[in-house]
Amino acid sequence: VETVATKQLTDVLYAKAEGIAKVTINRPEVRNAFRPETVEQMSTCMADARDDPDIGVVILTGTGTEAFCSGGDQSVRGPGGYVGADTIPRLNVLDLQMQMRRLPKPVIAMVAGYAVGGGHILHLVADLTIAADNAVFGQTGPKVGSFDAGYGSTAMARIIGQKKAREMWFLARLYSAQQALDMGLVNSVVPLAELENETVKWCREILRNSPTALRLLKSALNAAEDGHAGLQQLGGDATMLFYHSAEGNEGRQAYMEKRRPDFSKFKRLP
Ligand code: 2NE
Repeated sequence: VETVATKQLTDVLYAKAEGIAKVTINRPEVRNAFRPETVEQMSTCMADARDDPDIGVVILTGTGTEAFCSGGDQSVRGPGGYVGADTIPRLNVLDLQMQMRRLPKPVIAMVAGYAVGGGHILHLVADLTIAADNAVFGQTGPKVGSFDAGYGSTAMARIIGQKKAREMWFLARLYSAQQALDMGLVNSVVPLAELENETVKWCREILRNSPTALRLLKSALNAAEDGHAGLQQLGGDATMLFYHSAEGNEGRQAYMEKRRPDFSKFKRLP
């Protein structure tokens, strides 16, 4: 079912089937570089995938085989950020990174071709990455006068280690799919022709597992790295589970019935 917002996409394709949502950056003429509108539309799709109870996993990818995403569109970069039709300079991809991080379902980056600059960070922030054998990874920021000192630096260092992260940023080199696999930057490398099938296979395996277990695992893995924001996410999940319980419901019920709650029947587990 399309929502009003997902019907109005210009820079992004959005499809849903068999419990999988697929968000595709659709600007192949610029190697799938993103402008503020692209990011806004990706965010609309991520929100839809989050809210749809039939969706259990999200694939993020780019149109074509040349590029997953080449980062921020340099032709619309101005002082203060990337400028869209509303003329406000933005770095709204940082909000998208947070949204992907907090989305309570696994996000898989399906990478063919270049994943560079801000596009590289999108695959980094995804929970898993399946790469085609033609994939190329790297941070180009220091060459074009840019950098991401948030997840793009700190999460990267957690994934590939401090020395490799500093190498990736300071030298701004490009790395092959095999090199990326060797440094733990991606989960799997497959022939380009098998990329989609392999990614869907991973999705189906994920979809067979307990959605709540996956949600809590993602929260816990984030919490160990994301400080208060990570704990808030894990804490929110605990509250959601508690609201399902008879003990949690007794408190609400008693308030509504203007009586004292009776928690005596709920045992204290060790
Ligand atoms: C991606 C790469 C390596 C591909 O090279 P190649 O040789 O396959 O393609 P080509 O000819 O460079 O690109 C094809 C067309 O796409 C445009 C190019 O300008 C070219 O246009 P025409 O000449 O045909 O008119 N294009 C590609 N990437 C673009 C981009 N990012 N913005 C605007 N136009 C782009 C090669 O194209 C490349 O190195 N691209 C630039 C990568 C880059 O530096 N990205 C920005 C990093 S900074 C960032 O993303 C960022 C951040 O650091 C912090 C916060 C937010 C964002």
